[in-house]
Amino acid sequence: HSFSPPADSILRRKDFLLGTATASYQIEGAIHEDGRLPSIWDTFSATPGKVLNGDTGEFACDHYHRWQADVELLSSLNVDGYRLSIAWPRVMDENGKPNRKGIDFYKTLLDGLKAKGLKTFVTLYHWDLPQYLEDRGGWLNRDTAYRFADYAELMSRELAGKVDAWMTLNEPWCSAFLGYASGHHAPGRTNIRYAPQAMHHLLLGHGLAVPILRKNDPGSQVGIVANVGRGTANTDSAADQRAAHLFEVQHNAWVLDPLLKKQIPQDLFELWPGAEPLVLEGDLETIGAPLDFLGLNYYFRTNVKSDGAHGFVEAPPAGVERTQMGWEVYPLGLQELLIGFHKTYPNLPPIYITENGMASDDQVVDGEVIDNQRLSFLNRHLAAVDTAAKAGVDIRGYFIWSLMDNFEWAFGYERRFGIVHVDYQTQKRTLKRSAQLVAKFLADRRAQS
Ligand code: GBH
Repeated sequence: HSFSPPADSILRRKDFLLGTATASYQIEGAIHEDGRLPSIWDTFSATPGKVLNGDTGEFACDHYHRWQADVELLSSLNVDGYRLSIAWPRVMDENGKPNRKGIDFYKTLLDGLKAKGLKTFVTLYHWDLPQYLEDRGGWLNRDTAYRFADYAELMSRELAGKVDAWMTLNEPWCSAFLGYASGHHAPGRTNIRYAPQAMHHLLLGHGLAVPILRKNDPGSQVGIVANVGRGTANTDSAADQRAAHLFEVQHNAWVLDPLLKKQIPQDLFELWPGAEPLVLEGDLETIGAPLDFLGLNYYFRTNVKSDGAHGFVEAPPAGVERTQMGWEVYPLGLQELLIGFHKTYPNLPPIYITENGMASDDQVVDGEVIDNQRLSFLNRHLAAVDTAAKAGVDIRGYFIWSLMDNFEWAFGYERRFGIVHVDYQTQKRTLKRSAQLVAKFLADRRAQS
């Protein structure tokens, strides 16, 4: 196993950004320090039965205290960029008052990254909503969109010049659907009618934030991150084809159509009859603000069949390669989605793959972690990116999820997505073989004239 993209691969170009990604709640820990207020994930993970093994983000990777060493670690990997997120409850209280200590943490961190020559990609909202906002209705309350805009205003004023690319939201699909309909994520609410309302307010918050970020930090790029899923049909039957289409409407078009077409896909209401997104006049214009880039997170495909009515059910294929999450390894899906979006959305902005990667439970043996499945996974998905680029899709970079093993939401610490292994007892970081080979590739790429 190696990490060696073909000679003509887009990856060999120095201007193709290769980076790693993390998120605040998944790595920081220090949830009671320096005035950080509770988030919905503190509440959710403290609720018995919500997170595997009762894990919480209380300590996580202790990145809040170890950020300097982690910046050194990133630098040793020779990556071009790093995607991180800001914890909203660290930087702003319920009256909109800034928390200096929280803001200073991100200022020094970003300065540290810039000092190493890293491009900084900063997500404002990677799911850790302040609990005080959930107590007022969370994303079901339209006011939360305006509070998000205030937060974007504060951050872009304070951090202007330190951020290469802003991302408003990470995966609004997950916030809306897993948070408010299935309840698998915080705040754990379970009514399908909530999902379109939460989504609308999330996207409205995004749309309000875009011009603010541009005005306050004119040197940066402004975008958003959507998770995308490939839905394939179990058979050629019209009903199964329709089911696969509806899967992709629910996962992709639900987010991308408002952003890129200023429309809510009407097929959604076939799945959720009577759903009301609570759209006011002008909202779709706000949401459809032009983007400098679009971040896409891709993990796997879902094979589906008709449920016999107006929906889809999963039809998991047998005998396929899967990861520690049970997710099918399906690089073709990434290629197909990228090429498909390029056709569907004539105004598709430049793309960054802001997350892709896999969980595996490889352990440290004699100081080494041999994660060959991950290397193979990365190679194949990067080949899919390369194919899409050659088919005309404007793709600027790719971030491996994740820099290091971390709090994998409802799955706690048992699922390990890092290219760096974390021993949670000692907080020792060990480069897995994938990290070593990526670092080597990037060092060679840099050395080339
Ligand atoms: C990303 O989300 C997150 O951004 C990141 O924080 C996380 O650690 C990482 O991926 C790994 O999980 O319709 O029920 O089959 C996860 C993306 C998108 C994966 C939706 C599951 C299908 C849910 N998720 N997807 S379902």
